[in-house]
Amino acid sequence: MPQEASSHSYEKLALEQRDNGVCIVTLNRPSKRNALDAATIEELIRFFSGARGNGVKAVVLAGAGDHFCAGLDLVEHWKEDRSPDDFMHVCLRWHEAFNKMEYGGVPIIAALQGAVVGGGLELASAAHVRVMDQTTYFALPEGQRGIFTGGGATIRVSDMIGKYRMIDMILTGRVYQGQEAVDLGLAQYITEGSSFDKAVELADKVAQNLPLTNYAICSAISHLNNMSGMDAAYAEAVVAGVVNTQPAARERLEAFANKTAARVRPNS
Ligand code: 1HE
Repeated sequence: MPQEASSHSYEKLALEQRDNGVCIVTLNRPSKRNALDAATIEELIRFFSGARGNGVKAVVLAGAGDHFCAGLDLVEHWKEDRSPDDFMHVCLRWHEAFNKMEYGGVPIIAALQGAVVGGGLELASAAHVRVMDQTTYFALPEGQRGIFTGGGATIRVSDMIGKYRMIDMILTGRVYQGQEAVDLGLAQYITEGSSFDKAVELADKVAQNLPLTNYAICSAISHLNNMSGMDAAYAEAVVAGVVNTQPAARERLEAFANKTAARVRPNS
């Protein structure tokens, strides 16, 4: 593993770089339910800033212990008695981390268990694929805590489930779990067993795609969604021009033409 990605230089995250390019990134404060303190956010920024350059092909984002993430470190926030200016800058660092994730071009599969709440849901929503299990539950407790979201829930959670469902969650503290959460779009997969095992299976699969193709999927789609329809169509053509003519794709196209590539079949 290159120096920058070396797990020794991280205290809040545990990193495991696997031979196939998949990196397991684990929030590692289980005694605090992986609450996001400022130091954890800085480590997320550092890791995701360097991931592509360090050859990471896909990430499984997990939380140690029974809960994925309890959101903002409320105790740190309370102890520091932050000013509006301070907290605005805290939020800007969260956005830096989560934008690096969503727009960074490296596929991120979140393995969710237990609480995925407040900022924990904001973190999960910056991943590209979310896998939940039978213990996973989603909530935005900010309304009850006397605070507001600051890590992008108004954008990404609204995007996933619609503005009014997001408003209901934060206003009333409503909790979603089980198949209903998948049906609403909070996760794409629900497992009977471990969400982690399924997330690794998916990461192993997507790590076999060409990196430039994954870059387009995990960066361009989000950028294109921020544009007007006309501009998005133009930019999509430019991206496809680059990606669909990459030399590495020729081998795969040739295999299709020669009938040696797998065909797309319905699930059996
Ligand atoms: C924490 C945090 C935290 C736990 N900040 N320390 N998020 C919330 O409102 C969720 C707050 N947490 C909870 O509701 C519960 O802790 C859980 C449901 C996640 C887990 O319950 P449980 O019974 O397993 O654990 P616990 O006994 O509540 O907590 C264990 C320890 O973790 C305890 O510390 P200890 O030193 O007393 O052992 C807790 O204080 C600590 N802990 N959650 C700090 N969040 C950019 S704006 C984003 C806005 C938000 O994210 S608001 C949502 C905040």
